[in-house]
Amino acid sequence: MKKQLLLFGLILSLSACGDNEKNKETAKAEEEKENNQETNPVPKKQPEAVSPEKTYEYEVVAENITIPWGFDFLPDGSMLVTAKNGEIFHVVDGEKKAVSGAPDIYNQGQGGLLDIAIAPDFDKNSWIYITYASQEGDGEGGNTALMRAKFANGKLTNREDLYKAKPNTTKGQHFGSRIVFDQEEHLFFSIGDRGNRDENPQDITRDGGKVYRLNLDGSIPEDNPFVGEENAKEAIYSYGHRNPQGMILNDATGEVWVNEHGPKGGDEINIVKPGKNYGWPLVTYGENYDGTTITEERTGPKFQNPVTYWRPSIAPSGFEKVTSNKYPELKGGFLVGSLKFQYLEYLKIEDNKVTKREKLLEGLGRVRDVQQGPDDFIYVAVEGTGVIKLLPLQENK
Ligand SMILES: [Ca+2]
Repeated sequence: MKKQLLLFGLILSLSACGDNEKNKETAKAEEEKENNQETNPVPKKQPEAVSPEKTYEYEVVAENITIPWGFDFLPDGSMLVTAKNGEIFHVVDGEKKAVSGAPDIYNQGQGGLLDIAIAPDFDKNSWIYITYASQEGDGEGGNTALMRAKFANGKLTNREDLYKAKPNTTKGQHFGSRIVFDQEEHLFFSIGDRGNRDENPQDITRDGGKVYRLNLDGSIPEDNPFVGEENAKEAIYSYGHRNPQGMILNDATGEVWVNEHGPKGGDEINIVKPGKNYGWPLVTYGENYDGTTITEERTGPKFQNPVTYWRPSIAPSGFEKVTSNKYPELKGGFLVGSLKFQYLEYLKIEDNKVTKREKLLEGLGRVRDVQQGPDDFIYVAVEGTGVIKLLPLQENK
């Protein structure tokens, strides 16, 4: 009898122990789920884009550039502008001068001369950075490359190739690309999936569908997330992207943010974090352009969710965060160019949620790039025009 009671008690306590373990596990899973909601929330549907209360006006500061792809400002306030067809212009007080020494480009489909960025310490070293579609290396076609060169007196000299994505392909899609610097002497740049979504974006041993991080001399930072992983492209910082063509350093958080072309109804803004997977093409809010399904999955535990997605797609290009006091109604918000709808989109984003969207300069043309200049004016690269300056509202009453 005594023995039986003892055994009974033992079974009871054992099963209680089992329940405890189970409860702990459930609690842990719940906690992880909640944490995930906090750090990686599923995006809410965007508000509709509306016309602003007052109409903005602009003036053209660099004329006659068919496809101005990227631009940046030198310390003296003058501007370097890339054109997709391979030309580079130095724009000084509205006067446009051709720059010599541009790289040979693969001008095919969406490829050509792409972004340009002036080194943060240009005053000391004259370095500028350029991304472009390059035919270098084995195989037909091209892929995205990053180079730096010194700029002085209308010339690029001391050219150094810092990165060339492989393999070359004759596909004309998704070269990326934007360049930004962080405040710790790194450079980030993006390459799209090169029209090979099934092989490139999810594979860290392959280029394409990635955001990359390098030191300013092109070497790989030792703390890059995939350093030491077998066969990994160690310059990769994040993966699972489709075609990022807008990138900024968010001054408020120190994070790199990208906007990227998704499939139909699936353009995204993402916060770039080391080693994270942004899901393409395993999860997406969009579908194929012919209306067929890519996947029913929108999100999953292995993937970073976007801050927001555009439905319909606007075909985003260029990205800026407004810090200027010249446009108090825009300050703190984000600007994104729309190639498809030919306006400049303003987004108010609070706690990583989009709370307002406006269509600035409707009918402007295909917007490629947007930057706030050192003079605190907003500049916009527009296909068929060149570069324009957005005039503050108080100046065009
Ligand atoms: Ca995604």
